[in-house]
Amino acid sequence: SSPWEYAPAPESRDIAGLKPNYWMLVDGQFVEGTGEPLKTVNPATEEVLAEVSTAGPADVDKAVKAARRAYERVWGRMPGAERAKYIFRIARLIQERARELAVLETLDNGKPIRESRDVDVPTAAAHFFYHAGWADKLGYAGYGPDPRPLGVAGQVIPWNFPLLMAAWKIAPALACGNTVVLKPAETTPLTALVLGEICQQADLPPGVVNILPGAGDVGAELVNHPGVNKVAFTGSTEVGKLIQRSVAGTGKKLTLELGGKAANIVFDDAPLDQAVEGIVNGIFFNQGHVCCAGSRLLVQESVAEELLDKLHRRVATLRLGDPLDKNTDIGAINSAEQLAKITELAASGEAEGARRWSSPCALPDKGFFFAPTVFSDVHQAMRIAREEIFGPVLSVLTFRTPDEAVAKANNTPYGLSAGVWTDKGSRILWLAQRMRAGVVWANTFNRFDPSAPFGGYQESGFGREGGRTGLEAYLDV
Ligand code: TXE
Repeated sequence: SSPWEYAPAPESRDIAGLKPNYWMLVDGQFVEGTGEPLKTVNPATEEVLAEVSTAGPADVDKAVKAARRAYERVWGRMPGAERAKYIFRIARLIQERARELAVLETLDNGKPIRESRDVDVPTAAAHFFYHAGWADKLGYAGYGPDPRPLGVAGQVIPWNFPLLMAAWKIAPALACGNTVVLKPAETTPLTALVLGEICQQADLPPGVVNILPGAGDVGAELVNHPGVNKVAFTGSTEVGKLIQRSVAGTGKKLTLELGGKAANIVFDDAPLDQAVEGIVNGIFFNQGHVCCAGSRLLVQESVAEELLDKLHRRVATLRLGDPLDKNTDIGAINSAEQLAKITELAASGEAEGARRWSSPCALPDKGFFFAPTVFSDVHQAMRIAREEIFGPVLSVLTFRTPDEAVAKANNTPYGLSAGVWTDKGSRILWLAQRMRAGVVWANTFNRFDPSAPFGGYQESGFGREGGRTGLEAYLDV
């Protein structure tokens, strides 16, 4: 098959409300930052989408001070039932602007429109709805009759779910009475800025939510600002460790949601066709740019050959290409850097002796794309079995006994998620108890609900987001 070229339909820019320039949100106003502007690129075409103003140190200081004022004068004192009205309004506005947000997310991130339309945007709205419901019920959350907000939350998020991660961070903070300064990732700042616009539209008092685009230096400036009481970070384990060191001894409350290397375990009694769908969803959803991706398939030896054969045939049917096409399954890799990282790790798999199979799909000649890839004959010591690839690459290992499956699944410094496929309910419970992972999915994968706490063990970080437990991160008891 030959490479093909594509350019997104011009109307997609109109639907996304794309503007040539975006400014940052500070104290209720969109203003130009003092940092060097950045250009955000459509990873499917490598075209510049917009120029985005970034924050300098003085802007971070202004935003934190605005958040402090808003906290002390308005938001931290407002009755929960009043805060809830604003948060409900934000949720409804996300629904009203769903189409615009979905197209903008797909342009800026490269993920298939089907996913931004059916997962990212509705789940973001659901997070605001869910947390609006908590705002006047914190006395019933199990943290005492009168839990207090912490103050100003400094939040740094990654590029894989730009709008959804902003929602995960902002919604619980606001519900608990905190104010926010949020830094989106440098490659995907646009939907967070539209969320800022939505906050304005919802008449949120100035300074309650501030959005500061920029690179890691802006993130570092923010988390280290003495006016910040709470730091919430989602991103690489490397940067998470840096942040943990830099806030040590400051008294700031910290939650970290970092990398993962999840095991997806298939037993010989599992319905194999259903398991194949779950494996595909587990690793190829969002091009594998998912911290809880099922990137290690552990399959029971007696069905390994049959499962692998079914898997290859299914993966070969995945449609890679134009992220704006509703039929696309695999969109673009978010950046040239991430593509280089995936390419390098996949090459290491071959060099270390694993058997590589890649989908024969055609790759566009422009943009950052990587064919869905499955490595078999993988050994636990190989880099592709140990390191987070954060791309559409699956490593397949085998096991004989349930004990061996658990030992292999837990043989990782991470511990964010895991999956198990079996017909035996007792085995699911047995396994879930032995797994070092914040979530264990049974006969499904990548299911998210705002009422279910999400977070990791070990080097996947600590603290939970979502659910009643997630509120703890934003409250003093
Ligand atoms: O992450 P970074 P990158 C993993 C994944 C990926 C790798 C690198 O394996 O391949 O990390 O991705 C901000 N102080 N994950 O480089 O650098 C940065 O600007 C404060 C897993 O994109 O951690 C961005 O907003 N902030 C992951 C955010 O941190 C800093 C999601 C994440 O970027 C900073 C993303 C600093 N010193 C990557 N340096 C997941 N768990 O979902 C950077 N940032």
